[in-house]
Amino acid sequence: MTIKQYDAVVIGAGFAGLYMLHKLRERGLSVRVIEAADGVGGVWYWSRYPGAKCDSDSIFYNFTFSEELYKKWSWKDRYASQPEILEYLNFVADELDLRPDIQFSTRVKEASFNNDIKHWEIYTDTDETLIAKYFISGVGCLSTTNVPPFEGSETFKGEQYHTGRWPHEKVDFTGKRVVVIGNGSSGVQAMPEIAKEAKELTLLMRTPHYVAEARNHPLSKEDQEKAIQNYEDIRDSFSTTPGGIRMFTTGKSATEFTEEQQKETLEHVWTTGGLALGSVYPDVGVNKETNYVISQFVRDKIDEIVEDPEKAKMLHPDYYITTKRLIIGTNFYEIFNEDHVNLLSLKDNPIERIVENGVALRDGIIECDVIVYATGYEAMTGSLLKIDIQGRDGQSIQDKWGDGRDVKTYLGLTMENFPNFFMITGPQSPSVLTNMPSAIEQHVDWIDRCIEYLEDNNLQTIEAQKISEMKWGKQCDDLANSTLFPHTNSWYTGANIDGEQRGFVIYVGGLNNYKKICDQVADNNYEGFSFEKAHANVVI
Ligand code: NA7
Repeated sequence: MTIKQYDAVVIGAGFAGLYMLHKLRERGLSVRVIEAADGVGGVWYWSRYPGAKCDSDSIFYNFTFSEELYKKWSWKDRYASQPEILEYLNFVADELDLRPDIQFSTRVKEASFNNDIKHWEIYTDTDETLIAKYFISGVGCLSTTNVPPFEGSETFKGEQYHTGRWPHEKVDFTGKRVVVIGNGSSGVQAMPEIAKEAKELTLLMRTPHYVAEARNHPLSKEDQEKAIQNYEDIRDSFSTTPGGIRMFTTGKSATEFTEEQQKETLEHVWTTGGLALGSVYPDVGVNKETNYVISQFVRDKIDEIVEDPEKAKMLHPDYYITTKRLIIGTNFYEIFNEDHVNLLSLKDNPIERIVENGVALRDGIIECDVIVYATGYEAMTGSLLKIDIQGRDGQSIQDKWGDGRDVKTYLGLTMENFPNFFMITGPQSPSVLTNMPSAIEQHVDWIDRCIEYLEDNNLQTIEAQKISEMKWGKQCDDLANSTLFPHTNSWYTGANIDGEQRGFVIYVGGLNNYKKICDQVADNNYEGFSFEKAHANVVI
């Protein structure tokens, strides 16, 4: 076993880990990033399924901390595809010369806080122990895949893929019968692409979802130049808007408009495309009447597009729109007009098991050559809970969060009993409701400023107080309970895994308000935290 010492160890080389490394290195600290893949990219390294794209407008889906870096990159399309985002992150890693400090093909297995030396000991699957004062998680909130434990999956004779762990080589669906399980963003993006090749495509759908039109298109030279000129504005949107991104809005409730006006506005949003159905009337998440207007508009659109009225009805979502992440798609509803595309609801006909020639539903077997699991992620907490991280007195995150069902954090960034441990895009932060790079920049900047404070004040540790966690948890709960979110089972509540609510683990007050709170905590000398003074040099 080799032992190495760094000022900071960061897990993950996606957006979060790359920026954290850059910031801390600029501060003069020695940093090691540990990454399981053999390249940078995080979730964009793994999610190579056909049609994989980001649902934020590409011009917002980049770092803005460096004007120089920002102005060197232009996106090709309105929505960046997975290969292009991966190219962007490789470009960032090269421009900032980050690779020398990233250890690829290595997993963090375990980590524990050593109270004697007040440092973290981090163990990898390459038999190394890394000792670090600061330990930072950039594991992402949608990175550990959810593979439902269907009985018999090992007996299937065909091919099986999960959208979040797609092979590097192209999967050829030509002439094959394909079953897709899941119709979240991944399934919705993949199916129209698979339908182009497959002999037969069947969606096994548990819950119908709202899918808005993406209206993707190449960005013109003019669009690209405008994005570069608008640097200040785009940077500003990161911290001044609830989602870290500028979106079309009337600024008013739907109830303030006539039916005709609503229809005109929603038609405009539908034709322009994108996530604006979720921003056009800002009270969509709290006002049932507004919510109904938008939800019904989408149901009517489904009826217009899907020719078979029975299929159209099956595709009608019935939860409050935006209480699950709104999906944007291209030709999703349209594929159900093609003869070789089938739709089966699992509601009254659930999956019983996988068999050697297909998927056995209660009412019979759907024979197929390929099964695509578009079944999402163990969202928010899954990746952290996979690692055995132990804070003071051997307390693990699993213990602290009661097997992951009772998340406790302060600001979604830190935890009591876990000194000098920081989470980027952790649970109880607003990250998954935002444009992810915006949330990541804010989190990393806050952590970097906090570390500067510790170093400047000769402090050895910072640790959230229990009372701060309790207050933060209550603040998150109170906010969530004032909205329509908790009415819906979703991965926001963890209910996508086994249908059981785990508690709402997102700060729903918006990135702009969250940033103000975090900044205020820092301005007030990190109120709500405890500190330990540095003693003599630590000898390992
Ligand atoms: P999502 O949005 O979690 O979607 C997963 C889909 O898989 C969804 O339709 C689920 O149905 C379905 N699912 C999950 N488990 C099962 C089981 N056991 N049986 C049948 N169907 C199941 O994941 P995505 O990868 O599409 O998107 C994740 C995020 O990544 C997305 O929001 C973007 O931000 C990017 P359910 O709705 O739970 O009934």
